[in-house]
Amino acid sequence: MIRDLILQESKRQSEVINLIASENFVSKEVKSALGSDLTNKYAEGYPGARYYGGLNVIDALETEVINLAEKLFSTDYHVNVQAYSGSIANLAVYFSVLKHGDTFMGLELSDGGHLTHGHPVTVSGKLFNRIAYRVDEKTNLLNYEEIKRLATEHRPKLIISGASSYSRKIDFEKISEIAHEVGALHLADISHISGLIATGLHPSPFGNADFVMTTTHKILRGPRGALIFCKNELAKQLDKAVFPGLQGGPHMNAIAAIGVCLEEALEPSYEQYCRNVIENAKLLSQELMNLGLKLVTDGTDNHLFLIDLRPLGITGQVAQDKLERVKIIVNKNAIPYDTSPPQNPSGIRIGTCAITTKNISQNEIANLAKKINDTLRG
Ligand code: DSN
Repeated sequence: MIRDLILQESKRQSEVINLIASENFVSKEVKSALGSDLTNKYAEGYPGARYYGGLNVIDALETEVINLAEKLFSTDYHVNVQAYSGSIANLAVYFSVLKHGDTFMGLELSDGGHLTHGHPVTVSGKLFNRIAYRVDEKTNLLNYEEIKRLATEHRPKLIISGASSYSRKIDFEKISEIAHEVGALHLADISHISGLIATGLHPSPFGNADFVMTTTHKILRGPRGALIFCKNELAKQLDKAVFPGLQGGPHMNAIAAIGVCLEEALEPSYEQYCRNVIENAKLLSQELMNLGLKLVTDGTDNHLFLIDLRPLGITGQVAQDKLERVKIIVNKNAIPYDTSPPQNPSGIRIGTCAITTKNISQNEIANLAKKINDTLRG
C-alpha cells in the first residue's frame, strides 16, 4: 500500500510543472545515499567523540561532508551538518546564544520572513521576545535604516536576516554592521539562496555574519536537512545546542546525501544551473508582467517572485487551486502588508529551481506564462 502511494507520488511529480520556490528534484545518487545502509547506524556525538562503537567510517564520512561544505562556500567557518531540518537548525542557533525571554529581531512572516524567525505561533516566538522588522510599505524592499532604528531601540542579542519570499538582493554586510553596532550577533538564514551565494551570484554573508544557516533541499538539490556555519569562537556552544541540546543520533544517511549534493554543487555545471535559475525567473516574471499581472517589487533578482492577486479579485487559495487543475503547482503566499488571513492570502509564490533542473526552455517559459495568465483570469 505504501509502495503504491510512493509510486503515485512519483507519477504526480512527473506530470506537473513544479513552481514551488523551495522544492527541487534530487539526483539518483542523492536518493541512493538516502536509501543506503547508513540509515542503520547510530552515531550520537561528533567525529572523534561519539557514544557508540563501529563508527570509523561514519567519522570519516561526517568529516568529509564538513570539508565539502567549507569548500562550496569558500569559508573557514565551523560547520555543523547534523541538524535534521532548517527549523531545528535555527532553534539550535537561538539556544546557543539566547536565554529564555531574550530579544531578537527577524523579518515579519507576511513580508517574506520565515515562521522560525520568531513568529508567535512557533517556539521561537514563545520562548523569546521577537521584534519584527518590515519591508518598506511602498517599495516592499528591506529598509535598512528602519532595521537600524529598531535595533538601536530594542538592543536585540541576535538579528536574523534571510527570507522565504523576498525576491531582491539582501545586503548581509549591512545587517552584520547594524547587529555589531548594537552588540548583537547576526544569523543569516540563506536557505533559499544558498546556491546563488555559493556560486557568487548573490553577495555572501560569510566573513561578516556570526552564523549562517541553510537547508539542503532547496536550490542545493540535496536531502531534507541543514548546514549551520558559525565563527569558530561560537562552535562549541552551537554543537552542544544541536547535540545533546535538541537532537539525538544524527541521520547519517541524510548527512551522506548532503555530501553527495555538495559534491554535485562543486561541479562547474552547478554554477550554470544557478545562472539559469535566475535567468528563468527573470524571464517568467517579465512575461507575466507583460501580460498585465502585478508582481511584488515588479520583478526579481533571484529564483522567486510573488504575484499580487488583488487586481484580479481572486485569493491565493483560489489561484493555487485553479493552477493545480491545469497541473501547475504553486503555493499561496502572503504579500507584504497583506490584510487577508494566512490561510487565504492575497498572493502566490513562484520559483524556478525545479523547472530549471528539468531544463525548461525559453519558449516553454513564454508558453507557461501565458497559461498561468489565462488560468488566473479564466
Ligand atoms: N517552507 C519553506 C518554503 O517554502 O520556503 C521554508 O522552510
